[in-house]
Amino acid sequence: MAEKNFYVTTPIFYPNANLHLGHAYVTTLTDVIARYHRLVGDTTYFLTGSDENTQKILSAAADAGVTPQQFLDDKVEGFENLFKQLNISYDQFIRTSDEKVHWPGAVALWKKLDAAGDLYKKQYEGLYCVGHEAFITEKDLVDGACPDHGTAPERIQEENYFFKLSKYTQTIKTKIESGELCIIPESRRHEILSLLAEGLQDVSFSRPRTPMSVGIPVPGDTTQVMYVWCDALSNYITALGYGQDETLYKTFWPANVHIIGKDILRFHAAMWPAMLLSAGEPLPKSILVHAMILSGGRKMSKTLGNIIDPQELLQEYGTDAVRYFLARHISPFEDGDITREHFKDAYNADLANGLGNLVARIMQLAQTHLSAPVELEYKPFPKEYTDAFERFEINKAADHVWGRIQALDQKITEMAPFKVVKEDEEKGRGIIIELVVELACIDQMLEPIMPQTSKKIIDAIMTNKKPENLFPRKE
Ligand code: ME8
Repeated sequence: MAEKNFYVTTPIFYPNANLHLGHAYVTTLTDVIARYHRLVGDTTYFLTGSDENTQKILSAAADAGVTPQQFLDDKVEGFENLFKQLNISYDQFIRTSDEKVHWPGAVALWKKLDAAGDLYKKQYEGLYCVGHEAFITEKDLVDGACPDHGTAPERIQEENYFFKLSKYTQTIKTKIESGELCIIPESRRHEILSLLAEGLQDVSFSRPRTPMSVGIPVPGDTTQVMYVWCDALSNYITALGYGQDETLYKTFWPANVHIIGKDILRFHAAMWPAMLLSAGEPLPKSILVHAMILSGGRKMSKTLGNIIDPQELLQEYGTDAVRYFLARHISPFEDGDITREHFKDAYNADLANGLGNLVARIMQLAQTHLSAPVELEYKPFPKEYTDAFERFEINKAADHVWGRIQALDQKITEMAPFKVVKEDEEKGRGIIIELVVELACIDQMLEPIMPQTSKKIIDAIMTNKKPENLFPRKE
């Protein structure tokens, strides 16, 4: 199996509110991929974090009656708690308000863009949507408001630094077409290619600095702060010490994959590559663009009140059941609804009756009829499983595992070891050993998706004891 360096990232999340199931989804997806790569021997670096230099914080903190810093610290603690409960194995959590870790690299990158002649000052007027942290156009509005955030944009007239995004349209297009920058899935690759075919416009890259503004000061110009997306995107390299101690940067950049939702595709597949090209740095190898989880047919949003809180599911079902559901039952590439009923049905069918029952059946037989734990031999992963991971299709990898679970259940029924062992003890034991060996193979493949469960199963095999009921049925 391939052994290499593997660098994978999630988006960095806005700490203006608690994380919902959509955020839990992208983080779990990334975690499963990171764990798989560690398992096959790759030196893996997994980055996540929070996008803190955003105007949204100011109003959210004011509403909560606390200082912006208190508000941020509180929310970020909530993020870290959630990630702990989801058993997310990140190597680094970057906060873009961190003046030591993040700011020097963001400033170094800005200076590179400036040195390349790609930043210029311009008087600008436009409609700014704080929800998007981006300018939007008149034609995007519905009844005068941004349809995604339900708020009217601010009309802004100011002098900003502009970044020559237009200059890089053709180069980015060529790199995406050639697969040098791989956009997954195909539908998102088409989407970004059609945007590039229309040509990119230069983009405002700074905002005037006011007593109330947040953000990294533009080097050499105390009147401006960096535009939040320019600052946020650079986290992928500042986290690795870009512009400071570049040891990690030299080891892990370019990223193997940035994992993002389709809502932020153009920032990652157009703006970010352009910034890197301007700075003369290599582009990430791929961008994996997942779809949205809907709730009641609509995008989850605080204003609609249809948010599913991952804490609720974690409390009721536990870490691995939530990880399992997100990994297998959410299609990575198509928007899909999630309901609590669907969650419960999947839990009962696949975990209580499926995996849990299988482990109990086999380990009961092993404990009763074998005098010592079965000796295991290392077996390489099947191609169907590794191919699914190479394509980042973790739901297909999980389908493969559950196919094996079903087949093994079938095998017990067909071979009836519980009967055979009474008639021919040796033969019966032979079958039970075969079942345990296959259970151990399945278990190894479960590790990236359900690490705690996988550990419980291997411990049961190694001690030849039936474990506690792994997934009690929910009525
Ligand atoms: O956009 N279904 O942060 P954010 C699935 N700070 N995934 C969802 C989702 C849903 N309903 N809603 C959100 C930002 N997500 C910027 C990113 S990166 C340099 C800066 C996930 O807090 C999805 O991955 O709004 C989406 O791209 C991300 O959360 C946006 O999180």
